[in-house]
Amino acid sequence: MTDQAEPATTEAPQTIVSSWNEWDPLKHVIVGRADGGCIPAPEPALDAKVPEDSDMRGQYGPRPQETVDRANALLDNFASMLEKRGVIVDRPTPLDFNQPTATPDWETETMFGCMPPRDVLLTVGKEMLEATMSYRCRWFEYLCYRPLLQRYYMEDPKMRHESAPKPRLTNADYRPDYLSEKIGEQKRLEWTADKYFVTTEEEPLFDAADVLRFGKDLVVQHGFTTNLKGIDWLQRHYPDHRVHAVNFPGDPYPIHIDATFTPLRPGLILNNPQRRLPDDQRAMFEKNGWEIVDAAQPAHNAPPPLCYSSVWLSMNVLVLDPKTVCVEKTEVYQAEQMDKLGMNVLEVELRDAYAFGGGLHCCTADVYREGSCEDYFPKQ
Ligand code: DAV
Repeated sequence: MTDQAEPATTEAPQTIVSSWNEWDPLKHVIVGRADGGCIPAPEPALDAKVPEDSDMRGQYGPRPQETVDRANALLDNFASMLEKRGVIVDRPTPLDFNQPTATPDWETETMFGCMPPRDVLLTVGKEMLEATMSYRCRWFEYLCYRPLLQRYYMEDPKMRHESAPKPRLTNADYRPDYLSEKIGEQKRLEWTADKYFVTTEEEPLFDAADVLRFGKDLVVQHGFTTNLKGIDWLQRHYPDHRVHAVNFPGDPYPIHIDATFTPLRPGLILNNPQRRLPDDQRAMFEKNGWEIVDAAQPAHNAPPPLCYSSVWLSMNVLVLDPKTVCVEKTEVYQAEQMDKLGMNVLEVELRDAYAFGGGLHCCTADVYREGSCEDYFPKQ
């Protein structure tokens, strides 16, 4: 008995890193954790993003333990649901986020957490890239993913592990106009429509969640967390891709593209009806026969307590393959629309985890999807 070979099924699966888009069949993913999640201390970029009427203004530090436990229970359930469908799931290694961090340029009282790997990690083909990030409280967040990335690097001899240049994040990165307590929604809408965002062009800045992958084309939101230099950096970094800057007037707090523009399969994208893609930026999609459809209304009037994100996390779905999509369980209108669009909907309970960094797309990062790099927009 003892010299019998182990059955092949108990062997750890060999990691392969590869993902070119947001919809090909998902086989390996990272799902975040809520452990130790903090409301970050005040800092320039964050103050511009926390909604003016938010219950988070004026407080920071660890989030209540019962909310951490609840969020972790939901994230664990989501992870095991994916595993039951044959998806390999890995989890990050949290830091003690409730400690001060510093560089020679700044100090901050707390970090953020590791619930949304999508914000930090950008997988394009065989490369996983750590984004620069644009908040001081998130500068060190990549460390939570290093154990996984180092393992992938060892297990897949063709995987490329890259890190974008760490930014200085001095005050020169942020427009002082945005630091005022009361700007008002009207002024914010004017500024964001004029592409006058909180981040300056001091140095390249981007969060990975501002990038959508469409094979040979990368669509990147210019907003609070990604500046034009960041988009230019991405174009130089991916010389074989076409990188497109987009912006979405109508969003007073434009961070991350994944509650605004949601590709479901080749030819079909949902767009937030309050943040429509401007006409001049639609040409590439229209010329190539892609349909941009208004997303259904969110089921909620307000985000859950202590949450940065808007009610439009309704659109923050995870596509498992071109016919299957995970939608948050309470987002009944979004689920109904998906069904009408011919998608099979898997309901996933996650709302009580939103405050830790977002929805189903935010709390995941691709390691492997089937498929290869296709050109979906041959007419440019
Ligand atoms: O609408 O608040 C949330 C995106 C989180 N990754 C919003 C954007």
